[in-house]
Amino acid sequence: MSRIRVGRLQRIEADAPAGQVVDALRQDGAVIVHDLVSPEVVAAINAEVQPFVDVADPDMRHLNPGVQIFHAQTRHVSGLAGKSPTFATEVMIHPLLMALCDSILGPSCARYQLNLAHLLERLPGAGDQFWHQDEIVWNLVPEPKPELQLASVIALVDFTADNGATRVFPGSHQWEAGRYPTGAEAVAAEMPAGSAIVYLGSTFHGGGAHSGSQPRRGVHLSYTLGWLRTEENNYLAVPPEVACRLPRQCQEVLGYAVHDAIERGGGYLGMLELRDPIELFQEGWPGSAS
Ligand SMILES: O=C(O)CCC(=O)C(=O)O
Ligand SMILES: [Fe+2]
Repeated sequence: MSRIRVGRLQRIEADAPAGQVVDALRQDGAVIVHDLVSPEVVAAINAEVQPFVDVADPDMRHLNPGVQIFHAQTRHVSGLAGKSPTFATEVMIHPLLMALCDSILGPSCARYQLNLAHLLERLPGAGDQFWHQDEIVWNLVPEPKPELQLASVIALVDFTADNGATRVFPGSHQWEAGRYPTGAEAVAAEMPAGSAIVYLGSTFHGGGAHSGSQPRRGVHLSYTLGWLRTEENNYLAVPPEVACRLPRQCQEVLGYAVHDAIERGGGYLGMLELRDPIELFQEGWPGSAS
């Protein structure tokens, strides 16, 4: 039996058919994917990110005071794909996540891309984040919006209600405009390390209050349409000198591949010297990296 309900959240094993996960996402707006990655992958990522976590300042100044409150008492490591090769190759292009992107984002783009990949180590004492929809960053896209985003938080330690497991509001992707969640409706995405809460950009959620004693480490990973401006500047976060060493699929997901919508009556986006940067990588660009 691969499907168990947690509160109102479905929990599906990562080796279940992707269609089951898509169905749950469409039903509830969020689903727990159990054992998305192995303990070995979790350990490797934790080791690779540790030097960056060690120097991350939980009081860092963010672009805007609103965001400051949002990420209080949190060690933040951004641009993870450029810092953890294991994250880039084992998580960012995980076949299940790619299959979900194909279903959710595929209909509205010629290719999807990484939106952001941040490690969020929420510290004991952190309060509830304000409940939000991740796709609010693209609020200027007129209604009715297509699906703009597939998002996830991947647990790098066990997530419990006490240590601030991500709270989600099942069904909120279908709420009428203007409805805002109350804390009583929240479901904690309790899950072991290596599992993920996957949700739509329109689903309300947020990091939960942390009343435990150990940092709660997770990765906020999301994807968006290949023609939409990404939250994180992934070309700077993972510059060509780093990206050229990654497998082609990583380069594509990082946004280096042209978005070729010619067959759908569109055009090319993301060219360099009228060429596809992926081809340039294959020809040894940028030369200084070899
Ligand atoms: O850390 C979490 O559990 C959620 C983080 C989140 O929702 C965000 O940063 O947008
Ligand atoms: Fe969020």
